[in-house]
Amino acid sequence: MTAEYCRGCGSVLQSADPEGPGFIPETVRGKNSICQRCYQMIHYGKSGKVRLNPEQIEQKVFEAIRLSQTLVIVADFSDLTGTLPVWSGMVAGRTYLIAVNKIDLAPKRTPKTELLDYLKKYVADRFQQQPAALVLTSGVKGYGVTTLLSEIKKATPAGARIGLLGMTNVGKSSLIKQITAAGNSKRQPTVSKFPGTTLGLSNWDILKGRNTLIDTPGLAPGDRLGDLLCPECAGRLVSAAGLSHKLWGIKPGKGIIIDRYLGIANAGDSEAVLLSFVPGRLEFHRTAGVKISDYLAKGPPWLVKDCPQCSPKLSWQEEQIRLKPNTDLAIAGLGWVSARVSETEFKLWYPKGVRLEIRPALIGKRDQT
Ligand SMILES: Nc1nc2c(ncn2[C@@H]2O[C@H](COP(=O)(O)OP(=O)(O)OP(=O)(O)O)[C@@H](O)[C@H]2O)c(=O)[nH]1
Ligand SMILES: [Mg+2]
Ligand SMILES: [Zn+2]
Ligand SMILES: [Zn+2]
Repeated sequence: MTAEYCRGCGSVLQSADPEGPGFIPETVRGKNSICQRCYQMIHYGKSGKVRLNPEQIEQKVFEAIRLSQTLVIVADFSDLTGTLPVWSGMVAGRTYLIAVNKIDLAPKRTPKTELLDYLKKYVADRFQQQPAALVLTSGVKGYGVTTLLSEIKKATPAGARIGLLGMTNVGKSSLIKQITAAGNSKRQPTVSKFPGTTLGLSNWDILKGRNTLIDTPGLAPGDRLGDLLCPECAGRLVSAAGLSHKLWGIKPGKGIIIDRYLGIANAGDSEAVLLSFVPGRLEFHRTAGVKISDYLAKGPPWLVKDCPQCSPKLSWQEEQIRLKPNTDLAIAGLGWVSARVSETEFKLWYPKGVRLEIRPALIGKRDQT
């Protein structure tokens, strides 16, 4: 007998271990083809305790790569730094496409053509071999899905499989949901704001059965803020409430704390002007620059709704940053701050291990030189 798979998360269904992936009570077997964890995620918004370890995830991702003729790398528009450059080594010698997902989070006034040009250059600078296509998509709004499918068709012979790869939470399963909804399929993958939702490989017919798309578990390489947090806290970083953009004037010696994750203090001798782009749910606090490191380390009650699981695990790194006008400092998994008017010097406190990147400003006027 061949194994039955959960249509939501791709795990092999089993009734022996309630703590393991794919558990389904014997009594509902046959009636239901989703596991208990998927059921609870879909109907009660629970995060589910079952998690794969990084080796198990890697094994499945490599298996998907081996089975596939074409790869689609899904990146998160709101976290390019944390979700895109890491793939450059893994696509060498392969036919691949890039879907920059969550494009609905870009400000409405920013032309999509401008974003596409920016992203093509971003990829050209970081990937040795260029993608067959780069497509802007939205897994919630359906934007770009038709284009993605036609680009996949161009790049892939009939009958071949396509692996959909990406970091956790970039929206791989949401894209499959959009694609299969267009084909009126009743089967749908499980989607949640918690990282680590998809646990196994699952096959989805696309282009009227011409090809098979493989959903995969997301990688969590450990250099994004969300990778260092528990699933509930990481879920707060998903931009369900949009991406907030705020303009900050920060006087010398003054600073801001973004939620409980980032401190910025003006280290120059004139007012710093910064624009912040972070998930809409996060809070901001203005404070004196000298108090920031203490606040982040000790967490006064107004700052921290303490999480016993992940707050004690964060340690803080301090860095002096000089940001030219029209450049961004991106903090993987969190968002970015952008300098606009003049060169800005500030002190930054961020959780140790999180990847930082300085890049030309993604949104708005840029240095043309
Ligand atoms: N704003 C916005 N949110 C999205 C988009 N696509 C997915 N999301 C949200 O991002 C979260 C993660 O989506 P999933 O589809 O589960 O992501 P995944 O890549 O399959 O994640 P794993 O299975 O954990 O690897 C959910 O809260 C989605 O609603 C999008 O295009 N725009
Ligand atoms: Mg998924
Ligand atoms: Zn499941
Ligand atoms: Zn937590």
